[in-house]
Amino acid sequence: MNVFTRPSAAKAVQGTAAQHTGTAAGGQQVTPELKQWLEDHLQAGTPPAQVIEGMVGVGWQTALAWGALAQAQAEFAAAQQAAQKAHSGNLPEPDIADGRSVLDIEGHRVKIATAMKHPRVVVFEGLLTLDECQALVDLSSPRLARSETVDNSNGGNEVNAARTSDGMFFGRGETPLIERIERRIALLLRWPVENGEGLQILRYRPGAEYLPHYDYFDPVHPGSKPILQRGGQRVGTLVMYLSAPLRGGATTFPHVGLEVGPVPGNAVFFSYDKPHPSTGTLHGGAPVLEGEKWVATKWMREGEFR
Ligand code: PD2
Ligand code: ZN
Repeated sequence: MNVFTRPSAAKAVQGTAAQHTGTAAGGQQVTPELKQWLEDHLQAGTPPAQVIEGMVGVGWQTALAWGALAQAQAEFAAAQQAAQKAHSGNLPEPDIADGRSVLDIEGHRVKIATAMKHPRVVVFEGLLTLDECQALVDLSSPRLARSETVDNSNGGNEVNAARTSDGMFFGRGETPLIERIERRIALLLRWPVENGEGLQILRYRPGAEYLPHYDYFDPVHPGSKPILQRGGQRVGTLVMYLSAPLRGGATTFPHVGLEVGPVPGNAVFFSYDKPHPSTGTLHGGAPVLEGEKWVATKWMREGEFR
């Protein structure tokens, strides 16, 4: 990413330098705007040299720019560590701290294929049987409609070019199959069934995709308020793959370069302790190139979802 792709970015850096032009060395100060700008780039993984180039380009002295960046890096790392400590034990999380690679959920064996600490991402193998995958596809197909996203101004739904799949929601516990799957998920992630939203089914046809986004509701948007009243913030997402396209359709985590292939029965889980990009959970559904991709998503809330 170019450091100046955000319109406000150049301003954040420039304002600081202009304010202090002509002052003695060390007079260039880290304003709150610059601090935020640096944090955004640390979060986005912008190479340090590129950040420095941006600062020097608007008048920063090179040595001072490196000093400001080093300070921001230290603060960013400390904040991440503190946040992880404060919330550990308070998020959905599989019982794999001892390094085990298989979990037995009431006789159903789920393998741990991949686990990443930050962002917290775990890929499960065999969470659903192929019969369960097919049953979810069959049950949902007659009810599919073009997927919508939240309208940030009022909390309603709107069709959005960023999301070109078709989808539907099951009610929680709507059928015995769904009840069984929801119970398995609750035991796997040690998070109450009552805190889960109803299962969402998505179908992606060739060309359909879900552009990178965060699953939490940004509290600054007025539309988040009514949504947050129903069980608080989302804290975890489980995307279960029901059918695989022939090409394309991975679930991507652009901040960490991770791509999870859609293998039927497998699932990718990620959690986020606060509604902030520093969780590193930006993720998307890459375009399906050939065939169809079906997924079931379970979102988990902080409190009981009604
Ligand atoms: O289908 C996916 O891979 C995908 C990607 C990003 C699903 C979701 N987000 C979601 O359901 O939130
Ligand atoms: Zn998502």
